[in-house]
Amino acid sequence: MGHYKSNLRDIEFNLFEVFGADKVLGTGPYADLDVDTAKEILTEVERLCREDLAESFEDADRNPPVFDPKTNTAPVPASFKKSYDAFMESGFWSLTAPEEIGGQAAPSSVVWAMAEMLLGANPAIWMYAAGPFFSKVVYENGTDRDKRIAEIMVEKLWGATMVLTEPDAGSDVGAGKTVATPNEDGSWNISGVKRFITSAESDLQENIMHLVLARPKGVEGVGGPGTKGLSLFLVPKLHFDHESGELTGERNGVYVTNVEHKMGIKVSNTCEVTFGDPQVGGGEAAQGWLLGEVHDGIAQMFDVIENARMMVGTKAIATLSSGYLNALDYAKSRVQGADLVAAAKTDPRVTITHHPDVRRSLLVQKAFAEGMRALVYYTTSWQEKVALAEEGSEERKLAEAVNDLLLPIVKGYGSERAWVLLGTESLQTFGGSGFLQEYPIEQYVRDAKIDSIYEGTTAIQGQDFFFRKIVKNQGAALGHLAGEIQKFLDDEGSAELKESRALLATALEDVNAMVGHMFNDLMASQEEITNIYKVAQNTSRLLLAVGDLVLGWLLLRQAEVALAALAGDAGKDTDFYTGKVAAAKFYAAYNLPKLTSERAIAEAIDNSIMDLPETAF
Ligand code: ST9
Ligand code: FAD
Repeated sequence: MGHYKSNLRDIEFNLFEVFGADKVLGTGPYADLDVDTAKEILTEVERLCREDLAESFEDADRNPPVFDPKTNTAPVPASFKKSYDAFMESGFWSLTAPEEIGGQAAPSSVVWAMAEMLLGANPAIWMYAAGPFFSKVVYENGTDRDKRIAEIMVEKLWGATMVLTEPDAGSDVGAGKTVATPNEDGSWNISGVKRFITSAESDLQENIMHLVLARPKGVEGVGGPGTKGLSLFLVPKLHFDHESGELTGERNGVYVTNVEHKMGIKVSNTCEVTFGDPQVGGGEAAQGWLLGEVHDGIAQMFDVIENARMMVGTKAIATLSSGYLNALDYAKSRVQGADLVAAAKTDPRVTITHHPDVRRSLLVQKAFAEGMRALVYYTTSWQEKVALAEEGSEERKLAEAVNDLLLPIVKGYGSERAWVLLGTESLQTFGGSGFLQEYPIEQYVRDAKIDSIYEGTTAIQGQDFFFRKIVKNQGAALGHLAGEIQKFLDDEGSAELKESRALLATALEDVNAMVGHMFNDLMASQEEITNIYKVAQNTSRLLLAVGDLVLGWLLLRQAEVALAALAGDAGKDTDFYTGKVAAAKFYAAYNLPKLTSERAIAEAIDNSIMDLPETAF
């Protein structure tokens, strides 16, 4: 048995019983993809992930790529290559590429359902296989030349990277020093050193297209300070004919000069990349082409980043789900101790699922894993509204704003909750065995930690959430979300969930009060600027609180659907629906009341930590 335990039943529940993907499939741009076909695809993806892709997960961790400084290469282990090839040969990558250049139009929910399973089974495969998705960003932002390049990227299944970070420019991307100088033929020469670049080297593809942020030099009106002075360049590893796509045989001057030794996700090469250094490789110039021939790099790069943030959150959530299901299997078979109500010390030993604290832990894992999965598919339901609404319409603007609001929750909240719960609950369920490499959980914990760091740390997600997605949006998207939750509460609903609904109502009040308090501090900063420090002490707290609230709401929505199904003949799904109701009620009772203390903490924030001298820490 492989390590990956999927939950296709729950994915289909989200898609077809809760968020209405069936209403989108087989219509409009998705006319060629009906419900039955989508289900067949997901069934095959599930098998592929569980068998072929999961197969190399452990070996690739224990035998990670080794960087060779003489050749600037870092080949992946054969086992991983086999899994990667199995995915590429399946052709399912086409769901991520534009239809015009060899992709297949698919609703966001189906794409992310596929992604969830890949990211749970072997996340580095999804990252190395992201070239077709990158081609979409190139295609949508590009000139005719770039559109042809995008097409070539798909035809040849090249790899691709997003290249932002530098030694002195991590969270602060605008501090980047890599420069671009124009050539007479319209191309640019890039020079500088980037670090931590995922998938920048491997032996999986014929070529790699780097999407590089660099600051133009020597051109009037562009290349100013900060993120707005950055432009986005297409920088291939190997030169190619821009019409035919054939490699010219010439090396471009972009070389991987180190591969990091990491805590987890070791098969995913994290590279230092040196551009245009005469001392490196053959000393060639690193030639690049300005995407779309416009200097709008950071906005173009955010087309990648938004999807990558969705990916990182989904990766964490998928890992927690598999961690939970592994823990559940173990708990059902591990015999230890007698039942607490046993009359005598010699009474029969029981499986650990009989112990109240193990049951608590399993339900915590189930509720968060399934609640966060619901968050992913609630978000994709908004992405589908974006895709289907008319450009420029009010409907489209709202859908974009709600999707924007949800992304830091999927990424920031999803990664924080998943990584902590994998350690405190999933691994803990195994006792000492969880600490061993014999079981997958210790690797899950190591692999999932990165999710709260890359694509913008949790602190950055919290700031993005409050300042950009709430304040800059004038609360429109948050107001809409709160309105949806209120509407759910206003509906009568089933009697069985009455108490849980009351807990949700209090949680909504608590979160609204936190937002109100932060707005007051923000207003006060206009009089006394240091009040902004108080706001910033609460941004991550608010992000997590809204995540907790939304999860409570989505789980209860699911519970209503499950109760309706149980009222009929649920047949073989009876346990599934019963579990749904139990998880929602448990989550409401276990987690939502904590928001009242979070509110109290948020309202009591002062600036004492900012007044503390650095030497007193
Ligand atoms: C990384 C990669 O960590 C790790 C994993 C790699 C995996 C590779 C594979 C990826 C595959 C992906 C997906 C698969 C998909 C599937 C298929 C689907 C079909 N939203 O606030 P300002 C823009 S990579 C949108 O003033 P500062 C906007 O243009 C490294 N746009 O910021 C704005 O202008 P305006 C990741 C946004 O103070 C402009 O930026 N590194 C957003 O100048 C300036 O905004 C990071 O993430 C947004 N949320 O800069 C860096 N925010 O306002 C983290 C900004 O006029 N740091 N823009 O619209 C930050 O995010 C900082 O906040 C900062 C600050 C750099 C933006
Ligand atoms: P720093 O920015 O130095 O942050 C250090 C700490 O300070 C963090 O806790 C952070 O939250 C906090 N902090 C920093 N600034 C602020 C602030 N303004 N307010 C509050 N807190 C703040 N980058 C790419 O471009 N492409 C990739 O493909 C890529 N892949 C990666 C893969 C891995 C395995 C890793 C480890 C990193 C990768 N990165 C990539 C880089 C990644 O995006 C950065 O590591 C991340 O954005 C954080 O930057 P930093 O490491 O410089 O940390």
